[in-house]
Amino acid sequence: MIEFRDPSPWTGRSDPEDGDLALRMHHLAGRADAPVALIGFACDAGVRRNKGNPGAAEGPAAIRASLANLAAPGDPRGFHDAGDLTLTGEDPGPGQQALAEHLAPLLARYGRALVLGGGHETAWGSWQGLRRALPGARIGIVNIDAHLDIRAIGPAGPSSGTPFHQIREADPEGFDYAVLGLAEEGNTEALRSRARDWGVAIIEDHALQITADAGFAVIDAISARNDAIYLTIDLDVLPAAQAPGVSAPAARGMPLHVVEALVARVLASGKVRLADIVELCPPRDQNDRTARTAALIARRLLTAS
Ligand SMILES: [Mn+2]
Repeated sequence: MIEFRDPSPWTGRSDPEDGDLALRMHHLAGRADAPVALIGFACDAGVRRNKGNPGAAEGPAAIRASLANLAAPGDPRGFHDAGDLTLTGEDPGPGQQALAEHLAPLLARYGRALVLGGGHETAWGSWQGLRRALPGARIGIVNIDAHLDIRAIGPAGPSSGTPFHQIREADPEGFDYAVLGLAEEGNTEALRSRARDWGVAIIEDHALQITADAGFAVIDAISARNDAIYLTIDLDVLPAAQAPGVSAPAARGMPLHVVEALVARVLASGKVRLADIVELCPPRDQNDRTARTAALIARRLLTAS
């Protein structure tokens, strides 16, 4: 069953004694001139089917809660909160379709949309929404993730491990996919071989430990040859110490400063129309550490021009 929930009012700390510039992110929600829209995809079905740890449905609320009190940047322009899609049941499919239906008009009206997942099955809804909004556009996909998520669809049906396989099936000619931060140990040779066959650009986590430099050429090339970029960030790319609250914590991972530098480089292309942050699993989080990490990334995606 799919339920649409209007956004709850944003609340948080206010410091009026410090004047008009004492703004936090909760003050920016709902501004009329907002260039960016936010929507939550509260879904556990994809992770459950992928034999993962459930809890991703609580992700959107946890990210909002950690985002609310972060300081706003110096030239805040605000964002529109479009609420949450809440999905119950075994099959993520209807929820993914509903996400696409909600996203397409948001993308027509706003310069950028940010989706808070959900597991990585969120991507199948995200991409379809962008495709509807930009029917003829060349769309490049930049996935910052430990995993390829191109598994073939098995008897259980699509899951959080299959979204980029589904996207390629829908658009084999236009499929242009880059994965930054891949962990060799987290992807079978069957998947790595499939990725080679499909021409997926991959930079492994080993190459992204100290700086983000190894990822910049891939980002610049995919940005240059596409009209729009869909940026998808799986929190399980981070080390388990930074992001314990995911379904599949990473023993190695790549550090937050590298993820932030990669995100900044993708945003600098000026072509990011859609982004999502997926796989936050609040029941497995420790002192909101992962939600706080996700909020730092969300803040950047909501406030970058
Ligand atoms: Mn993933």
